[in-house]
Amino acid sequence: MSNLNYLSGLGPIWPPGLMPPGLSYMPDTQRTLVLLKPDALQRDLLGEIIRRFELKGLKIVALKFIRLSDEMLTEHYSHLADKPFFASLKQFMMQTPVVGIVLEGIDCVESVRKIVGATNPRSADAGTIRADFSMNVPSNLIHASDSVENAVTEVKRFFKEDELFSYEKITDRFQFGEGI
Ligand code: IDP
Ligand code: MG
Repeated sequence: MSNLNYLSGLGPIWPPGLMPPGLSYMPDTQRTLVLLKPDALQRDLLGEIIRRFELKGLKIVALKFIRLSDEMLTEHYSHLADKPFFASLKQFMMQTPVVGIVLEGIDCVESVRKIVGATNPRSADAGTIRADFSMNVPSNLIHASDSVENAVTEVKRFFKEDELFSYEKITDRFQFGEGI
């Protein structure tokens, strides 16, 4: 099933005939990129973090290990290229594979950033992933796209089109539809 309409922001991912009965997608369904950083893997927090997104009602449409390269990180963190910690940040992100995840949901870019919390875990709101489980940058456990535009770019940066899955869940009507 093609996601092209969705990814270009032109409309929902479900061709009209294939949408589950009674379900009409909200117009602001989005996708966002999450990377679970090497500290999340080392500290056995992968499952806990994924669980939080599942319980929120975000749909996992892609998930894989990624071995990041210096080139990928130079592109991904290009907005930090002039920072003194740029090289060490890239080294940190290459310590282990990261878990790449694409999440889907209504207004999901902003929702995921709220669940993740502020960059500095000591300033992050209690209840967020970074506040609850971490203390420092760069070891703040997780990356999440910070805008709808960047989410589209970042999903494409780390996932091929055939690695993104559209599938129905019985709960779609609660999380994507207008009601029961
Ligand atoms: P974000 O991850 O909350 O979007 P960005 O400003 O995009 O924050 O920074 C990307 C990542 O760079 C942060 O998540 C953190 O791991 C790392 N980082 C940001 N600021 C610092 C710093 O001052 N020292 C070391 N690492 C930093
Ligand atoms: Mg960022």
